[in-house]
Amino acid sequence: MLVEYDFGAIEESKYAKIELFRDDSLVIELTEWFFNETGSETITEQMPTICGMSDDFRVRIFTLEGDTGYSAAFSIDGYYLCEFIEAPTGSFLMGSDSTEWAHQADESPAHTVTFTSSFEIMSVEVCQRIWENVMGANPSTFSGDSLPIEFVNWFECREFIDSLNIIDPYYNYRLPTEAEWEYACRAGTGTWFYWGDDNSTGTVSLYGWYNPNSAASTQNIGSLEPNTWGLYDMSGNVYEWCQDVSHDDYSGAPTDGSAWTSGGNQGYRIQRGGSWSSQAQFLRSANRTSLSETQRSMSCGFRLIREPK
Ligand SMILES: [Ca+2]
Ligand SMILES: [Ca+2]
Repeated sequence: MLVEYDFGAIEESKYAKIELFRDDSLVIELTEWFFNETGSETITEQMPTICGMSDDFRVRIFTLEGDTGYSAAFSIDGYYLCEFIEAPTGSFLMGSDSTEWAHQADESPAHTVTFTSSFEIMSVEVCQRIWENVMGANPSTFSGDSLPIEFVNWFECREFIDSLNIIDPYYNYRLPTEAEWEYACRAGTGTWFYWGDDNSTGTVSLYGWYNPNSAASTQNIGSLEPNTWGLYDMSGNVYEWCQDVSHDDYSGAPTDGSAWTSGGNQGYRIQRGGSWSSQAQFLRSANRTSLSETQRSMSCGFRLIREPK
C-alpha cells in the first residue's frame, strides 16, 4: 500500500506525528522524522498492512507548530513507515537446550528473563528511506527506499540513533538489548521459530526472507507474515544489531532484560534473527551470532526501541 497525503500546511517542521484513523478509530500512529520542506508535497510511505484498503481513512497530523487537524483527501495504496509495538511485562525462557533442532552451545543455559517494565519496539527493520533522511547518505549494498538498511557497523548505528534523538522532540531511541530482542521475537512462543517447530521451506517462506526464497538480496521490510505481536522480519531479511557484547554462552547472563556488556568478547556485538543469505537453522528464535563492532555486513541492519523523553 502507498499512502499519499498533502503536507502543504506544514512549514519548517522537522518532525510530525501522524495518526491514521479508520471509521473514527485510531488504527495506527506513525512517526515521521524528516519534514523540513516548505510547500506541498506528496509523500509516499509504507503503511501497516493492518490498515486494510477500503475503509474510511483519515490522517491527523501533529507537528512542532501544533495540531494541523485532519488532512485533506488522500489515497492508500501501500504500507507503512514505522510503527512501534508495546512488548508487555512478563517472563520468558531465553535460549534453548540441546533437544532443540540445530541447537548451538552459545544458546545454553536457557534461563528465565523477567521484564518488570514494558517497552516499545519497532515493528520492522529500519529501512533505507529513514536512514537516508537522518544521515544524508545510504551505504547499503542493495538499493531501495523500503529495503532494510545494511552495511552499517555497530558504531554507525549508534551515530544514526544519536542524530535521531536530536531530531525527535518526543522520544529517545536505542538498540534493543539481546533479551528484549528475543522476548519480542518469541512473542510468547517457546518453539524453534515464532510460527512453531516447522522448518519446511514452504512454511519458513511465509515469515522470513532467507537463502531459499530471497533471490540473494534483501527484500522490502514488512512484506511477509509478522509474529503474533505484529513484528515483521524477526526471522530473516537482515540480521539485527543488539547492544550486547558477545559471550560464548549464557553463564552469568543478566535475568532482568538489561544489556550484557561486561566481560565476554569485547569489541564483538550480538546480531540476531538470521538474514536473506541464511539457512533455516539460523532463523531460529534462540540463534545468536556476533560481529566485530567496526565491521559492516550486507546481511546486517537493526531495528529500534523507543522511550518517551
Ligand atoms: Ca531481521
Ligand atoms: Ca549461532
